Amino acid sequence: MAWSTRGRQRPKVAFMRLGNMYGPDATFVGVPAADLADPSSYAGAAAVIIGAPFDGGTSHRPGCRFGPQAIRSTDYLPHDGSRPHLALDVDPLRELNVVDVGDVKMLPGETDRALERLEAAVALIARSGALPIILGGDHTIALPDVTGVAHHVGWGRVSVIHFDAHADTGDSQFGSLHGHGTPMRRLIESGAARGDRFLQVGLRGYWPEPETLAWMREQGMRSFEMAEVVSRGLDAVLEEAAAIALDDCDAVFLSVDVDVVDPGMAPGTGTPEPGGFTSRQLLDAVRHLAMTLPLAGVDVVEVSPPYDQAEVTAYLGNRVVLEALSGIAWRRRQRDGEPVRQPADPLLERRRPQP
Ligand SMILES: [Mn+2]
Repeated sequence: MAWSTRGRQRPKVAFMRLGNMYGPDATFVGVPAADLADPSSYAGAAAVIIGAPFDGGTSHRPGCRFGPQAIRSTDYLPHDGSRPHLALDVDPLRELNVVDVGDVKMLPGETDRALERLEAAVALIARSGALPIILGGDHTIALPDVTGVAHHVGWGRVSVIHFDAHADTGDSQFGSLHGHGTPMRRLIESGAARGDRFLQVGLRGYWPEPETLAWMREQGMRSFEMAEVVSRGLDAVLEEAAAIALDDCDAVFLSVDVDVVDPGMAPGTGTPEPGGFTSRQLLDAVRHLAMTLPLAGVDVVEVSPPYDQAEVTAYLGNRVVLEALSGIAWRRRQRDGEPVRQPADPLLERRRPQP
């Protein structure tokens, strides 16, 4: 994996705006389109949406190459690039000048090149000062996503908070280093992210096997299995995760696998594991972390439309993005000394005056 090791020259930025590889050229709920090859097109953006239509790393049911376009376009509201958040009284898409650069070219059968291109794209966005929001795609993409951000923030200076039913720390997958079961191990091996600043929430089921759990423990990972989440409560778990994430790190990458949510509320995914979060819990958690932590990047992965029912999972992915962006916009307002609402405030009180 020479491409992800420190010190090697970064891959050339060999991509262009392709639109959406697997669907119409729509942007995330109608935000302006931008072009990665033209920095002026995203110069004023605090967050940039990028599609990663890759499912070549899926171990079971494929289809999440169609995830980016489903997350972008699944909504019953006008696709007008505006989403005023009821609880936080922010309009994140407008306040953060969010733009969408379309999909990275990630051709089936070209895994290494696909991941190189994505890493280069994410690094470019991070260096511009904007926060990359990556729409997956299967979880293989967390490797280039976090690596790309680490090129900018600093090697080993980005902690990772990872919502998932699965640890994704396998040593290999079907003999390959790359796949959606291995990215977290590759990240820790390369040093892009520290094992002892790697927080996993929502794990459950029957994988990984004892050898992999032993490796995770050696790295100092902190993984919260669902039984611990249920017994201690999600708030307590998030508080502990946040404290570790902020200890001697400069920023946090938030990686959200929709299969952390129970398949009853997120059926459209490739490796469903019963017994997960409610969608309400995931949205609250993402919003809370975005409000309270210095995020440097977010990915939302494993939305697989062919297995979805009534777009339930696509809606969830869309809302995860909006909750993250809303929390980020709220945090910036607070940082700038502006009055902010708390989520528990009565809806019609303390709202900002209309211009
Ligand atoms: Mn995963």
